[in-house]
Amino acid sequence: MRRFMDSHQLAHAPAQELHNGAFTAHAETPARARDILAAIGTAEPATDHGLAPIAAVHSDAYLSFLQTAHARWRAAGRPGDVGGYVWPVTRRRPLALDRIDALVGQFSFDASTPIAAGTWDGVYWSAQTALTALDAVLAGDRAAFALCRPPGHHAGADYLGGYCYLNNAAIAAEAATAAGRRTAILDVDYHHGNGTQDIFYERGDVFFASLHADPRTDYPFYWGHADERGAGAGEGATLNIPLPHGTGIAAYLAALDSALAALAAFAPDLLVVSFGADTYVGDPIAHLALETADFTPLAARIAGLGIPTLVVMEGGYAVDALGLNVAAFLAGF
Ligand code: OKP
Ligand code: ZN
Repeated sequence: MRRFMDSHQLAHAPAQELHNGAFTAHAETPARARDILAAIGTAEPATDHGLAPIAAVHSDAYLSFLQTAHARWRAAGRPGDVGGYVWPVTRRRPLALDRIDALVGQFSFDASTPIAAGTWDGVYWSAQTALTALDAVLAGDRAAFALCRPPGHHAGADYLGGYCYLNNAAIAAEAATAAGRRTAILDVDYHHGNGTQDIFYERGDVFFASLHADPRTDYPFYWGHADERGAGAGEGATLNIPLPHGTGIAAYLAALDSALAALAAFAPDLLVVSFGADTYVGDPIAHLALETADFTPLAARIAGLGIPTLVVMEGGYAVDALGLNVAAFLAGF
């Protein structure tokens, strides 16, 4: 399987996040990508597809915010990374505000996703990595791996959050759709992929299925409940399967089988997998119980669908085990 990663992605290195009431070292580090790379050997660099496929998913106002936020922060005399402290409850009326604090509240939904000096460069190339790996699948490869970092599945059309800025999986899925493929997304990160769900929620042309920790107990809380099934033209094209803490491989595979059955019924000819290794038993911020060896049969079930597949990296924070977990997953293909 061809593997892709671009060294520009390492430019994104936020310092701290607000975690359980205190600022702690940020969990989503460049070391994650290095650990994965060490385990999988080599990766090809991304080719530049430009802003158009990114702008097909994200709003222009959000993209210009993301590109200018760090400079605005510095211009306001601020040290460190951009971080919000005020958020509009649901949506206030649209206002053409200029102060950086108002903008960061408008375009984000949490305080774990700082914008550092290298963020735009890192997230731009993370998206390009997904698009480059998609090219391999569009050209006929059975599967390809995009070592995206930072992850993307919490980012919506016009907001960042959950360590995510540009939604790599959604950008790839949209590009695949534009290339004429009937596309489904399967999200097997520990956390619900709220951004991906939100982007496609009212569309019937892209199917989204997710297995994740129950949002009654886990981040991102406000999305991913079992009764969220899509709306309008997208009614029935979203499937959420929340799982309890402690879920091991047997119960996980049973849930996966029902998601795969729903995916197969949609009859996609291209699959995007949002893969998070934070379902691992040793993950420091998560509570499922998969072992390293479990990732191989998990991936083999997905591969058993026989659909050309783009694997996009999402979370996984047990840095020393992360590379092994990713390698075990890719071995399933
Ligand atoms: C990103 B991905 C819990 C804080 C949770 C955000 C987690 C983002 C995970 N106290 N912070 O889905 O792996
Ligand atoms: Zn996650």
